[in-house]
Amino acid sequence: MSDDMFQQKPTTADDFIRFHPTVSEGIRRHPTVSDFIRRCPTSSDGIRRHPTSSDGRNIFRGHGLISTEEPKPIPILKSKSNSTKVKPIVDIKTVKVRGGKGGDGCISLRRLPKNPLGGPDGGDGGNGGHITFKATTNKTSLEHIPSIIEANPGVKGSNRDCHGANAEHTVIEVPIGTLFKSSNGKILVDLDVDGAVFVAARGGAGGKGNHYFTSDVNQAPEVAEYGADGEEITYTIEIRTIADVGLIGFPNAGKSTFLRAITRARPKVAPYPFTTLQPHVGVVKYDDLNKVTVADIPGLIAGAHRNRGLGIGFLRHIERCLGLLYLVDTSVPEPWLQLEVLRYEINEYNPDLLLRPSGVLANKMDLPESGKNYEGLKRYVDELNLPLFPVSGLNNVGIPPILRYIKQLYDVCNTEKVSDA
Ligand SMILES: Nc1nc2c(ncn2[C@@H]2O[C@H](COP(=O)(O)OP(=O)(O)OP(=O)(O)O)[C@@H](O)[C@H]2O)c(=O)[nH]1
Ligand SMILES: [Mg+2]
Repeated sequence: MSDDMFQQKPTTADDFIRFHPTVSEGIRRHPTVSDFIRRCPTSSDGIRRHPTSSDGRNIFRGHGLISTEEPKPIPILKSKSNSTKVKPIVDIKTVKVRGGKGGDGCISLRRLPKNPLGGPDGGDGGNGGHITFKATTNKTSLEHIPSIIEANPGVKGSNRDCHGANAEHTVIEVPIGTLFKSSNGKILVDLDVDGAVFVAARGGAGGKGNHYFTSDVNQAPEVAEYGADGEEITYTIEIRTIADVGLIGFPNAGKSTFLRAITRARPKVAPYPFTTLQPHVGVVKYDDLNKVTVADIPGLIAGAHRNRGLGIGFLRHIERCLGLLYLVDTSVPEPWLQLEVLRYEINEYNPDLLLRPSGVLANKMDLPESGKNYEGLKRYVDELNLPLFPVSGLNNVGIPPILRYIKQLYDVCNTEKVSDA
């Protein structure tokens, strides 16, 4: 069998017989093991092997093959993405949940050759599945949740007293900190602990088969129950970010830059307002193994409670924070007015938030204009009796005192929690 045989294309039937070693007398058939051995130089026994190099080493270094060479790093062929596209987070959603229908009971009367009046033998239907939501760290948004969720129905009963199987429950994972509200806005459940489960809609019970209805007066009942419908409820599901400390400030004040400076979180930073459209949470780790989470939320502006800018709806993300850090751009004239507006808008949303332990960060202190504005801001902040920290998030200046303050705040709040419990 020469190499030319495989290279030239057959034209006549005769050529084809010559070209294809497995064809004889013009009948095409699949190659046999002996054909394979003839064609594959490394196979002598019909077992296919990877080729080997001349010194006997396997020339493949892929998964599962033994190599005597040192492992080398796999070169990165795909360049890192430069995309700045931000996928909006789905943090509020309305869903209709429906429990599974129960299986119907069966009507059956046993009739066997030797037992023609065997009596009723219709089995019960299985129960419909529930719909449950489970808090988990694996999820960060509600994107994966469809707007209508239906659980599995129970299996119908059948003759010979066979009961239908109960349906499997449907478990949907949600982020920790998910709230379930009724259609009138009342908070029903708060899944704020990892692994917490909420049964949102119960499945219907399976119907009884006619066997169940046998009585002294009716030995052959021809009645059975239908399986019950599952519950059908509409909920508004909402995520409230769980962070220990919330950063609040005007757009462009430098909140995201500051979060990048103190944590490994990477929110987008840009010199225009409303760069941040969704909360970002970063973690500050301390050497006593405590981890404090800090949330950067979108910027607030005057009139936000009247839905100016992005409104104040996203303030729900700081409702669970132990403390707040007001971040002020000190380079703009009269920076204390920012603080006044921020506190006013928070008061409009929920006055209780103003009572949380708070500090003020005078940001952009590296700019020359900030020096003269700082004194006025200090006087205003002293009147409010709040701690003030001059910082530059961009240049990482003034960070350690704030990290110490965040830790103090965390410790104090946690101690209070423990003593309350
Ligand atoms: N000079 C100086 N510039 C800063 C500092 N912090 C932030 N900036 C700049 O201010 C601009 C806005 O910063 P961001 O961190 O995006 O501001 P933000 O508060 O997150 O803004 P929004 O997301 O729109 O609310 C960027 O151009 C930053 O480089 C700072 O300490 N000094
Ligand atoms: Mg931002």
